Amino acid sequence: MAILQTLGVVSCLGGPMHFCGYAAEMLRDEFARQNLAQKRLQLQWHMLYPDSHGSKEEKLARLNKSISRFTEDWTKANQSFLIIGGDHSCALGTWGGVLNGLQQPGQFGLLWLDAHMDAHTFATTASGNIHGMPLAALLGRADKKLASMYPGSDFIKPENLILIGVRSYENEEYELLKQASVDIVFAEQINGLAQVLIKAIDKLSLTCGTIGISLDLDFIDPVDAPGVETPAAGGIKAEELIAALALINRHPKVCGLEISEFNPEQDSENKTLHTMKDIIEAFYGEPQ
Ligand SMILES: [Mn+2]
Repeated sequence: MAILQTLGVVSCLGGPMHFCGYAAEMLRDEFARQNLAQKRLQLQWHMLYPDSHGSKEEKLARLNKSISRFTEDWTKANQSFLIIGGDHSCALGTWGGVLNGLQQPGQFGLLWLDAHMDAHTFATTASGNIHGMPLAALLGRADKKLASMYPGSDFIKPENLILIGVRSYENEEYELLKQASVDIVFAEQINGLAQVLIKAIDKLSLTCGTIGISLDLDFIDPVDAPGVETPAAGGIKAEELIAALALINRHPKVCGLEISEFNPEQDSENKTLHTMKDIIEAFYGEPQ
């Protein structure tokens, strides 16, 4: 059984809640409870904890730098990976590191599965929450404060980014993405997720040698995944997402999957935790 490098980011510094940091630890325990016969993949866990000194921004800058060292190394070694947030600000480190590790960062594509646009800057945010800003930084459109938390030395080309599942956003972030001509597939436009996902990968594949997938669990409908930081009604059924990911199981162009925003406080009967596990097995597990 192949071993999958897995990084748990035990932090919720980028969001308003205080519990999403536990996702990685809970998921690790969940996988550990499986018996050998049930196992479809073997996770090699690494855990990152934020340190305790300095401002929130300074802590996030150091944490994202640490995340980026892992993904940079894995990218250089051509090794696929799984990142478990934490809040979605971990994307600054995850994809900044991948860009640092690529010889041709201009040929990196990213699929962003999220109910939100996550493209605020400190100049436009109402909440001040950094989990609502990673895409602005990844596109090279951050203000100075946000840029200080981004460890990448390259940025994603706007034509290499596709947002899928959006249904809740503010005008300022929509403006930023529109100005950059980023492709957005709104939740209401999705009629069969598998088709949308495969089409997006095919489109990116024309120009990109490496593709990442960043999943915010609030992409899924809150009925199926209530345990998230910022639920938004009208999402995709968990079952549909799992089936779509099974169709692109270990796609050769996909370098890594990031899953963020699990909030165990809001979960009911571990529904969201189990969904997270099913998602990982659908994409990275040995086919059943
Ligand atoms: Mn998000």
